Amino acid sequence: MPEIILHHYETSPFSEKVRKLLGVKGLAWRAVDQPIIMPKPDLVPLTGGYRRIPVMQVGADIYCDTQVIAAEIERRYPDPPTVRGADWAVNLWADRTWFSVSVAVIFGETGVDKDFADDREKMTGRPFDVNAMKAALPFMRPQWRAYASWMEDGLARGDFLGGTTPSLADVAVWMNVWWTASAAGQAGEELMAGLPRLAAWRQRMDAIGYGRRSEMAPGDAVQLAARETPADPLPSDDHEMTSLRPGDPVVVQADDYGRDPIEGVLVALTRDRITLARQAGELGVINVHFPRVGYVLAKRQ
Ligand SMILES: N[C@@H](CCC(=O)N[C@@H](CS)C(=O)NCC(=O)O)C(=O)O
Repeated sequence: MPEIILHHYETSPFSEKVRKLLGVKGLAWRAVDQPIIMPKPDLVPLTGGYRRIPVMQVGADIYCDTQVIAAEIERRYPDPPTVRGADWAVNLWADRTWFSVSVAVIFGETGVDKDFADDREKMTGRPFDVNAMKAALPFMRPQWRAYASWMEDGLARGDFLGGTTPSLADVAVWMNVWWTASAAGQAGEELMAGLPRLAAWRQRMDAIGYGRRSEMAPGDAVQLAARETPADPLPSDDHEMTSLRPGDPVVVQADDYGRDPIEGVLVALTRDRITLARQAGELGVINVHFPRVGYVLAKRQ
């Protein structure tokens, strides 16, 4: 199997979700450190415009968004299985609903520097208003704690939310718990006070570790993509509901933030995944994969 390369940065909560999933799977992987703010000169040439973190690379295949990253890890390495029951729905709730409360709580507590705020304003098209986050803390902290108490309830009958072994739901929830505890410190711990099952689960999740990680220089990852050719695309859905078909020139955009458009030719459209082929100049052909949930796909005129 070709190497898994994770473009990430240490403090990134979405990266932590994937790092922990790689730990659950017990995999070897390469870590490429990317900047926290734009520009990202060793990332955007691979993705064709997508700037969010993390991005997974396997040869000349690039996976944008933790949803499709988790799906691809599960597809390539099905043992131990981590996707159960309504895990995909829990994953989306943890990514969007709980995460937005974590953002408000963490940055309301800690503040941010001006370069970070300016970058995130450009990315979202909205003010990054730390004063508003501070003012909202009395409302947001109880929201966060209520989510944590759902997890306390969910752990009543098993060591993990997924049962006796960890699942995607566990790593999706871990993202918020880990980030809040590591970024907000004592203020984060207060949100989880008096939740003993959650505390024990945190220790279990921590003990899983992160698989076998080794570093890779960003330039080496780009050169690797240039040397490789993309894997055969997955079969498209026979019941595709749109008029889009492989071979169509298309553009993909996130529907929430970081909406930079990515252009290419559609090579696969499954029920839950979009794959584009991009002519990436000196890098040759790169296939870029996105989830369908949370992304807008349209034909280019
Ligand atoms: N839906 C995306 C969200 C990713 C995301 O928001 N990542 C944050 C970092 S944890 C980000 O990209 N922030 C802007 C940046 O790092 O440039 C996913 O699941 O991967």
